[in-house]
Amino acid sequence: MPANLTPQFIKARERSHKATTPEEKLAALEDMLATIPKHKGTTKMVGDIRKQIGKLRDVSLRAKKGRGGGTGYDHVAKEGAGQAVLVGAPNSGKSSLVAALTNARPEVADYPFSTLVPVPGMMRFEDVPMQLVDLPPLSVEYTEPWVYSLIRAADVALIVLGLDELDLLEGRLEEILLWIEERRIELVVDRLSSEEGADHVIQVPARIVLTKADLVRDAATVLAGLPFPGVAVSALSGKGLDGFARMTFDALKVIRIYTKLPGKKPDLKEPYALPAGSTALDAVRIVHGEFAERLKYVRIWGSGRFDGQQVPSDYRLADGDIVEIHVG
Ligand SMILES: Nc1nc2c(ncn2[C@@H]2O[C@H](COP(=O)(O)OP(=O)(O)O)[C@@H](O)[C@H]2O)c(=O)[nH]1
Ligand SMILES: [Mg+2]
Repeated sequence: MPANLTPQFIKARERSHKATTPEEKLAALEDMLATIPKHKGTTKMVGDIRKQIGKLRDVSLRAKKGRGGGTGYDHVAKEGAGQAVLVGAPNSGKSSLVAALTNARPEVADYPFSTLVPVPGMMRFEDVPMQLVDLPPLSVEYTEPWVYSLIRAADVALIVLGLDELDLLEGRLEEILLWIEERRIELVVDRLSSEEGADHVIQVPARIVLTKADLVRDAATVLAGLPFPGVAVSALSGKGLDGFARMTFDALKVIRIYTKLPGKKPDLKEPYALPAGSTALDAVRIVHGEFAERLKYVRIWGSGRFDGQQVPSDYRLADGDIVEIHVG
């Protein structure tokens, strides 16, 4: 081969691919850098190795700095209508999904532990932006504790399972559910409360995402046997990605509300995302705080009402309603 790689280098590269902790991976990468023949043909490889080493050093440095006060990764500021985190085994296709649906570019690789920090990106369902967060994998060998903090804080946990390993799928799911439960997270279809219970158990809505749907014929049958609602997707072919965005939006349990003042046109490009069950007064409070005290009634365009009908301020809004605000 033109790069003339040495056996020492090839061994180090194998170790880097099999590494089960960031420390092991860093050590292997450093050996790779030390043993790679340096000439024109390997310039790009050297650059890639240096980049990976830089990233890992940055991670361990931050982890040290944050000792006692968390690693610095145990919080991802929420943006948009809500936050969905991707939870799954190494190589299940989480990063590919984030890369396919958002502006973020997490590393996609065919070896485990390529994602070492949470990577948030924004995806859209129709006119609603939502946050999708790529997490490092859950695995027997090694999972950073802050990964579970991020699952606790999420609005939705998306459990990602690869259809390329069909025979391992149910076992993987069971394992993941068990580890999550051990961290006092109760995965539910619909949550009753977002507050932590007295026993420190917190409910997090969960959905299933079967990835690599381009590889199997009948993903629907697989889905039917699983304990949470889900979708099958392929980041490769694009199959199911619209359904994925819709499912995530539905699981967030938010409604889109547009507001307008009498005689003005509503802004139909940027809806407000409010918790399902919000009233007209809630919407006015959030959108035009100064009008809340003076609110008399609103007119509604949209759900199951005559367009422009007058309703009281405690009227429960539906997804897509346009609210015209009348103050006294
Ligand atoms: N056939 C197929 N392969 C995929 C798909 N999504 C990801 N992969 C492959 O699966 C491997 C792991 O993907 P990655 O997104 O890095 O998984 P992660 O470790 O869960 O983040 C890579 O080799 C990807 O190319 C897909 O939709 N179809
Ligand atoms: Mg990844």
